[in-house]
This record gives sequence, structure tokens and C-alpha cells, in this order.
Amino acid sequence: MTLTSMKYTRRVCKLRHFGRVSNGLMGKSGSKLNQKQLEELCDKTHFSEKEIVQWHKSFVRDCPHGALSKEEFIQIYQQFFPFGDATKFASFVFKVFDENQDGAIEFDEYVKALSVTSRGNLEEKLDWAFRLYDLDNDGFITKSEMLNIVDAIYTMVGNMVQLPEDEKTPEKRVDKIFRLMDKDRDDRITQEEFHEGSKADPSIVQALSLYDGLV
Ligand SMILES: [Ca+2]
Ligand SMILES: [Ca+2]
Ligand SMILES: [Ca+2]
Repeated sequence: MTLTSMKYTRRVCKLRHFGRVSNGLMGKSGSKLNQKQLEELCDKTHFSEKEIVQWHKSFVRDCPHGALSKEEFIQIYQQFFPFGDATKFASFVFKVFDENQDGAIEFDEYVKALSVTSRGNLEEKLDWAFRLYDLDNDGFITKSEMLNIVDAIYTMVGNMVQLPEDEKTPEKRVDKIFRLMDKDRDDRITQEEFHEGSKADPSIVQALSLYDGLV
């Protein structure tokens, strides 16, 4: 169940009828990509100009109104998790994608996020994940923030996977992650603790559900 970029596109394709419905709203930026934008995106991502042009083509085809709405985004996730409810988790991920916080994912936001989640190195992925978990964006992950995300993951996945005893509930999993990561025991995780912990113990990264492709 890896949400790779290809799968995103395929799922977006399935949502094409949304695009048709909202054709009337066309006119939002995103239908054309100029050379400057192309170079900028090439700079900021791990994609070549050629790849960006390809991504753009499929993005415009699938989202003719030029942006992906939150509802469409949730629907993409939901199709991967038919036995659970993806609304909450997808909403959190949406927030990280939507850099300018205008309530929609424009092409540049889409392609930058895909670059990190599909081609980013571990550091980049961890930074991205940190932003996901740090809900109020104050530079610390509190237990309640982490509980929010982990609970959303459990709700989305449903009872699909067999979990070890110390991960049976969201609370247990959060306690486990904090035991491993929160080195100074102040009940909040800094970016440094997050990085160090993940590198020292790959099982944490797994516990964060980063690499089973949820983000
Ligand atoms: Ca946006
Ligand atoms: Ca925080
Ligand atoms: Ca700490």
C-alpha cells in the first residue's frame, strides 16, 4: 500500500469527473507553466524539467480547474483504505501539501510534496514528517499532537494489520515513540530528537508509518 507518485496520478485520474464538474471554475492559475516556473520547480525538486512537464500535463488533465481540493484529496486516500476512514489523516497531510494555506493544492505544491515523498533523502522525509506531526507549527511535537496523527492513522487503516502488544492502541504507540525519541524527557520532541531518534532506531520510522507509504 505504497502511495507512490504513480498511484497518486492513477487515483487522481479516477477523480477526473470532479474536474469536469468544476470545469466552470477554470481560470485559476495552473493551466500554463512558463519557463521561469519550470526552472524554479526544477531547482526546488528532484525532478528534471522533462519530468515536471509530464507531471504538469497529467495534473492539468486531471485537475482542469488547476488545483486539488481537500475533498478530492481525501477521496484519493479513502480509495486506498476502504475499511477505515481516511478523512482525518488525509486532512492532516493536506495541510502539509498546502504550503500557502489557501485551501487547495496547486501544481507547485503538489510536485514539491511528491518530490520529497518519492525522491527525498531521509533528512527531507523526516523534515516533511515533522511538519505533519507538529500541528501548531511551533517546532515541538507534543504527545497530544502525535496522538492526533497516530489516532488518525489507526482510524484510516482500520483492523487491517496485526499490531504488537505495545502498539495495540494509539496511546500505546505514542508512548512507545516518546520512550524512544524524547531523550530529555520533557514530553515534547524537537526536530533534533526526531531526526536522531529515527536514525538511531529504524523501527521508530516504521512506527511513524512513514515508510509503509502513508505519506
Ligand atoms: Ca495551496
Ligand atoms: Ca507543536
Ligand atoms: Ca524532548
